[in-house]
Amino acid sequence: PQIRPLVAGNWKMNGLRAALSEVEALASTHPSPACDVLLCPPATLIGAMVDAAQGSPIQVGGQDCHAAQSGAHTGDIAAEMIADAGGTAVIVGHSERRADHAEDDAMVKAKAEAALRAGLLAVVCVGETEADRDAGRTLDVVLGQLAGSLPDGASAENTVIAYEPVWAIGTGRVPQISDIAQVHDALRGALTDRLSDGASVRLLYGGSVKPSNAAEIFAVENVNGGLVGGASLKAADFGGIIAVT
Ligand code: G2H
Repeated sequence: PQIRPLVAGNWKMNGLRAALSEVEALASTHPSPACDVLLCPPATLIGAMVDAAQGSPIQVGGQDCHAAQSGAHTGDIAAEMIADAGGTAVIVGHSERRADHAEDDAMVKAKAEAALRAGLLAVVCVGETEADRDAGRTLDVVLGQLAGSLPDGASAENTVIAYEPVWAIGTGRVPQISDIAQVHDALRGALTDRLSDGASVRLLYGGSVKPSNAAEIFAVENVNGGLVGGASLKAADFGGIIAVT
């Protein structure tokens, strides 16, 4: 199938209101990108970024959500709140959430289902650690995370999978192109087995994507865009990545 790529930016815990000028710059330099564009700022900026991106193709999303719709969960936000702020997507199961907040596959699945309940696109992250890779367990781990984290009701319309090898995140280290291809092929196989439209689910690669390596990575079969951290903070870098799709 013909799949429109998605380039998603994850600002992580970076960004004050002044950084919204980068969004305005991106909107004016890339008025009609050849891919879908999503930016996921800290929750404090979601509403303001929606305003800054008004009239542009840039979509805005959250970096995490709680599985519940409301309740006594101090500090958490619900998927419905992201939607209410104008967001259209949410990242769930990022390795930093899995590591820093002990999120397991069942919790990630519940969060992804909350995203679908709220009408958001769920960007579900999977990825192996360096120890997993060294032990030859990459595919076992990644396919296990996919099986455990994929929301019930997932489709190509409402769910995106991001493969992010933990050892490649923010380190400048990128796997061999052949390694990316192997994992993405395995993910595609699992998705086509499990979902009727699994062949059309977008599979993003994430981990030290930058303008200089994006073209080579995005050219890999079954790579349908990227999840970009550090290089999504500046319009020039993020625009450079968008431009190669
Ligand atoms: C991986 C990625 C974005 P970076 O976490 O989610 O970050 O591009 O900085 O490696």
